[in-house]
Amino acid sequence: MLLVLLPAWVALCVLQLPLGSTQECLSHQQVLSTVRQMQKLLSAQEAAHLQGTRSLKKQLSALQSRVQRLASKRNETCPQLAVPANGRKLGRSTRVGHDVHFVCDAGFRLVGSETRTCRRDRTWGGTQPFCRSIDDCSSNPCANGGTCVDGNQSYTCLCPRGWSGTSCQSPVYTYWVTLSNSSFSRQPRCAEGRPGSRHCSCDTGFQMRAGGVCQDVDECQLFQPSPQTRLCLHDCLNLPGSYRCLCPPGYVLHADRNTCEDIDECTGSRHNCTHGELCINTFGGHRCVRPKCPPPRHNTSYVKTSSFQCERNPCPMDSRACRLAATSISFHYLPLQANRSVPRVLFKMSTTRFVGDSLRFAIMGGRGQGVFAVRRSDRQTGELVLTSPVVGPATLEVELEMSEFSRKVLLGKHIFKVTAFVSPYEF
Ligand SMILES: [Ca+2]
Ligand SMILES: [Ca+2]
Repeated sequence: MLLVLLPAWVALCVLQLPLGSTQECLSHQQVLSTVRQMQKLLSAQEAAHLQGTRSLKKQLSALQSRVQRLASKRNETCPQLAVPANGRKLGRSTRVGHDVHFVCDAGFRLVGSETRTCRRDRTWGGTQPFCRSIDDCSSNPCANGGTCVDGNQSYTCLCPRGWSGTSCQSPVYTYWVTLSNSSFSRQPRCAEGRPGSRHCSCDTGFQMRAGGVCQDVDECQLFQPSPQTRLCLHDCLNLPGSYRCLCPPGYVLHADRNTCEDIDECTGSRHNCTHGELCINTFGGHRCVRPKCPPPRHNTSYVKTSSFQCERNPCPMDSRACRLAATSISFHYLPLQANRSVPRVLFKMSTTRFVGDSLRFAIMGGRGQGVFAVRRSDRQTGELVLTSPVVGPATLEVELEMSEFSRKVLLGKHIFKVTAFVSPYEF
């Protein structure tokens, strides 16, 4: 630009010289000064121009870096989040700083974070939520003690006796209260679920009868009379919803709940025997006994050597009757159940001091000879056998004799006094 302007100005001066005076033309000094001023002006303009250019370049550079930063930001995203079952996810952006919201469908409630934010480290804040079915029983919808059963967006009330309806709100009026023995008839248990569906059932031991009443099953009447189906060994008591076996006095119900077990009154202090008496436990009771030796007779006397045994005192030298009398007497008490099957060995007799060559056994007397027999089981042993069933209650007495011989000469006799206490029952 300087080169263009300067020749024009110099030429103007040259053209003016031949037409006017030389004083009107600029001096050499003045031209130089003017040129210097022009140069300064141009330098200043050049500097301003350069500064503008530099500023423009700076702005362009800033713009470029900003555009680059924005472009890189687009890659800063968090991973996609799952949509919860029975719910929705609101907001699609997964970029850093953005939020995603969660809501659940009707009948469900959100468990976890309602809102999650994509953080600078490209992870989501909060926890992944899920939708849980709302407990339909949480509001305790069943009235009058009904039990609520939670369903899928519904509930069912199991109503107690006397109430019905979806919320057990309706009292049930039935005619069972008019029955004479109300304890043996009950109202059924009914569960009313969805409208129109009602299920009624009876408690155990009851059965549905006409009119929708639960009637007790009389197990005793049904099963007790027949020996094949008999429930109780002795007696049966019908109870509402069940039955119970009963035992006669002197027995307790066995752990199996249907047989009767004798009470042993003689162990412990459940007997009424006086001092000097012996307690004998029997089926269904007990007896108090006092074994007595026979009174002295014909020079023969006995002495008690134990609770159940008597021994003959030494005989006078000239007493044959004494020598023929039993040398010992023992007492035996046998508890017996009525109607026991026969033949049945009740008692065995033998001797520990056998010195002869043979033993004889015999029934000598007593009040039970018709049902007893004696037989030999081996050379030194005899048996008392029950030959007929005995109807109880009864007390049978039998006296057995065991004689020992040596070459047909009597060496000695032993008397067994046996008493059988027969119970009134077959147990
Ligand atoms: Ca019953
Ligand atoms: Ca007893």
